[in-house]
Amino acid sequence: MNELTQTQLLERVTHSNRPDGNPRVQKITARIVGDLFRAIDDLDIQPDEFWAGVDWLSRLASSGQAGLITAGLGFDRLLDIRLDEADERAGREGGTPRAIEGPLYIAGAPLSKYETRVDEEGEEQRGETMVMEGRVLDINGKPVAGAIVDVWHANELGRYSHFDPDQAEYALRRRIETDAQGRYRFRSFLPPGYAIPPNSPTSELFSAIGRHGNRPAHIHFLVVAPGLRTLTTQVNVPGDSFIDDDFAFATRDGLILKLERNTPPKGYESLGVTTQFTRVPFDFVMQPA
Ligand code: MBD
Ligand code: FE
Repeated sequence: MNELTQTQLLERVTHSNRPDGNPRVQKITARIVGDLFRAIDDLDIQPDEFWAGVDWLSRLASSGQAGLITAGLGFDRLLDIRLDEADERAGREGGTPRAIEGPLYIAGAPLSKYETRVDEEGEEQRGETMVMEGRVLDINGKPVAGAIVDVWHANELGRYSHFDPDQAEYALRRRIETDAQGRYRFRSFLPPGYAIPPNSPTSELFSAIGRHGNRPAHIHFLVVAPGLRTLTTQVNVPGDSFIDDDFAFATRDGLILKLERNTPPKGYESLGVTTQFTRVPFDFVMQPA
């Protein structure tokens, strides 16, 4: 009875022996543990290899990088692909493509109506000055007033506030409420790309598997409006060498910005733009809820 084969052990591990379990959790756990038992056997994983993996998982958890490794191993994009497939089966089409949220969103950023600066007034130039502007529309092209456009991007060193002790709370994070014509606009600078933190559990695994940890320059958005399906997406700055080789697989056709360089500043005084700048037109198109 207490001498077990591998099969008997798995059967015991995944067998429910009290009445208060969650059937869904039981099913998923049984499947994943079973797959891992099989991997250990098939790959002849040795005890030292197994315990090195457990140690790595412990360090991953305490580093707060669990959501970073999921992106790098493709799980975040996988979930998006599956949503796209479900939409296709249901005949739900149109709208701005979704892209992964990533692990660096923070709710509750300062809120403005129609326009704001996302960078700080009065600081020296941190990159190419840009104004991104456009409208939030439904799939029939009707402007959506009162939509909340939540935007966040990296600083000039590729780091995000809240996760970086050198930045102020909510730095480079803002929310903008669209005006009566569904318009939004904001001033910031074109951010650089992102690289995973060196000397971290994520970089340790990525160097061992021979993959880089770079993301192309991008800006994140979460767009919310009553009656419409919440849109989580990212846009890419064109010309980045990692645009087709993103660590997190988030780049998508239709999300690569078109930059209008050397735009005269007329009409942008309220954003403090006084010299030629880069205008970035972009409309967000939202599906019905
Ligand atoms: C990022 O900036 C990011 O957007 C994702 C998805 C993963 C890591 C860093
Ligand atoms: Fe990001």
